[in-house]
Amino acid sequence: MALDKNALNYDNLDIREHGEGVAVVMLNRPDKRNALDVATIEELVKFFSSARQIGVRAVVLTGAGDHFCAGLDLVEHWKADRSPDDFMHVCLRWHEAFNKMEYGGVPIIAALKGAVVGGGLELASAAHIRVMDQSTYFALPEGQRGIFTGGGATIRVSDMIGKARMIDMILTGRVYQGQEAVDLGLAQYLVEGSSYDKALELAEKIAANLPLTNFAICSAISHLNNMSGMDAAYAEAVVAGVVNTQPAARARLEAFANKTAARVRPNG
Ligand code: 1HE
Repeated sequence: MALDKNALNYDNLDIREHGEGVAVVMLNRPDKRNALDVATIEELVKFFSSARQIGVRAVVLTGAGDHFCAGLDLVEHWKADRSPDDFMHVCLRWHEAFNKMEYGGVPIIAALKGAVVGGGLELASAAHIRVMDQSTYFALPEGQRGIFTGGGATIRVSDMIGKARMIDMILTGRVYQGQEAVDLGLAQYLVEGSSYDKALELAEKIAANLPLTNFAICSAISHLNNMSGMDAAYAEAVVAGVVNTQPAARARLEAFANKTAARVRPNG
């Protein structure tokens, strides 16, 4: 991975290389509970636009301090006293960043802790895997703040937990945490210890997959889900035609045929 000086030149993100192909991207405004201001969103656009090209094979996305992310920078928003036109364009940049994440083909594992609220939940929902710890809690406080979601919650959060639960969360400010959050689909892993350690373990494992396979998993599945069933089946066949015949897969298939590859076992 070529995380050169330019790649590291971020103010609100702390980006580090961890081992072979894993980048750790940390929201780095702990004093503001990692609230998402315009500058942070632009840095997310910048990093996730070039992650694949600079050789990143998996990302751990985390936040500095005790909270993953407190959502939209409400103070910046209040001070800017934005016009509808201005805020629409703010939201379009959020979508640019989060679509780059979800559709970019580089696996992103979010290591969650503390508040994952509002736009913080929208950010987390653009990752491919979410790991939470015992301190993590999810909420959509927009209803109480007199605003609405603008970073994709109506798409991704309702996709994860269903429209009715999302409406309840935003109407009432309901907070989910612990096993209930996993059962609902807000996260896939709940750990006793550090969500960061678990996310890193997953990222290292995932980075060992073939990049084209990971690209299909972390791009094609989202695109296919946006299509009609007939079109998705057709497009899935096309993607599989490319991915399942890639030369790099030959050695893995041969190892299975020769009985040297690991078998699929429970607890293995
Ligand atoms: C912030 C923000 C923020 C903290 N924007 N500055 N999001 C929310 O409604 C959540 C708002 N935040 C909170 O409820 C709490 O801050 C937390 C539960 C996350 C953390 O509490 P705590 O006691 O640790 O911190 P604090 O004392 O509330 O805040 C510490 C500092 O962070 C303080 O700044 P300071 O300069 O006075 O020290 C806070 O102002 C600052 N801070 N959260 C700006 N969100 C595209 S639309 C998306 C719509 C949404 O995301 S709505 C959800 C907004």
